[in-house]
Amino acid sequence: MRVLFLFATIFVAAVLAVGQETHPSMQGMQSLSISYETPEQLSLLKNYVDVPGFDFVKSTNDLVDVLVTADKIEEFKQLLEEHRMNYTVMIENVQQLVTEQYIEQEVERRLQVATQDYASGRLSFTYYPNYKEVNEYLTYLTQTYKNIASLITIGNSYEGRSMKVLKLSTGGGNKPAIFIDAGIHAREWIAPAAALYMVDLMLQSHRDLLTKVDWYVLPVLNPDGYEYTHSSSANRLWRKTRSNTGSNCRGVDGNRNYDMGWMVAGASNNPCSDTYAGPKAFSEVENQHMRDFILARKGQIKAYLTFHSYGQYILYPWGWTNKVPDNEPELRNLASQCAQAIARSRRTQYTYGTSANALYLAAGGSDDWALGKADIKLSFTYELPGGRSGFLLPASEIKPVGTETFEALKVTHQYVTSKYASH
Ligand code: 0X9
Ligand code: ZN
Repeated sequence: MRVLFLFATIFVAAVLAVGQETHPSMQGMQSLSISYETPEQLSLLKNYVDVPGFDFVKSTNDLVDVLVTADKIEEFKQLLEEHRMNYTVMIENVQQLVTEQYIEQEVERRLQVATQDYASGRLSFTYYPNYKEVNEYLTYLTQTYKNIASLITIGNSYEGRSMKVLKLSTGGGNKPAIFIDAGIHAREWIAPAAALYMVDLMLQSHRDLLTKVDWYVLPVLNPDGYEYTHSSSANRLWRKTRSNTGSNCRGVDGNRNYDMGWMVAGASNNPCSDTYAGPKAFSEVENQHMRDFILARKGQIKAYLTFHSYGQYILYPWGWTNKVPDNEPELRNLASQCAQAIARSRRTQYTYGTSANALYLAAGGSDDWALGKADIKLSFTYELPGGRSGFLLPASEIKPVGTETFEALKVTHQYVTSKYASH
């Protein structure tokens, strides 16, 4: 009996130890938005990057957002005060908000499950769909818009989930195409949802966007990570893939894993870091499938858009260096037009610039690869809004965010049409 108890204790301790390493408890975890002014203040904050208990989810030239576990929060706040750094508590208790949202989400889902629409695979966009619901919706689109929508399975994820690209085309060859992906970062739920809502808008009421341009949409580039965040509230803040690279810690940051300046800056070689670049460039099978799909259509794809959250940025290459690409004026001009279009829609303010200059240096990103290696001249990362709660943006924002971002899509479509389509 005593031996059994001992085994049980060891087992529980082992589970807790592993659990702690990959999932810091969200109970009492707070989200702080901290402003800094001096280089000293910045370097003080930098000391905490990749320290257990601290998750720097956003950093800009004068602000950082960080999630801090309950056991570290008071001491950390004291330190900020000692160094005269202003901060705002954005989320008082992350666990509580996550739990509330899971319940809300489930209530919304159950309201839909009984309906005909749900049975057909249609999405209401009133909750964040899980991987299965995304796929059902894609199938629904191919059945409803038979002559326009089709699916291309590009391969399986590490855990064996199929990765589907939705193709929207009214037929006829030699059309320029726009490629969109979302969900490379698992916890950024607004990205796949908004991308799909924009597809919905296109098919329901903006068919004109389909006459001169083909569209490819990969709504969930990291299906394993995405499903993991949906599977339990404890996993809600997972960012990476779920591959096992031989360490205690799982997953690779898909957006550090492309072979454009791989590992030169803003990426980690520590498998436990949230910005782990992987054992080598393109170690992640999901990224390989995406790469192969795009390279097979090299020349046709004229614009690459990747959706992330959060922070309201339209970013373009480079992220791996502070240098700017040759066509920077073109990228800046298009980003500016897109930002203005979004602002006209709902007054949401976007900042635009190269990733390295407007946000931070980070190598191995998909946008840099799209321009540098796939030669897609128009390559952009959208950091969608996070409201007050960042990744935990309420699902009621899916339609408003999708609607305003659709304005940027229209501008991009217009630009691609006038530059590349035959008239
Ligand atoms: O760090 C990232 O991968 C992106 N921000 S996020 O908060 N969604 O993680 C920005 C990527 C910008 N592009 C490059 N650095 N290449
Ligand atoms: Zn992201």
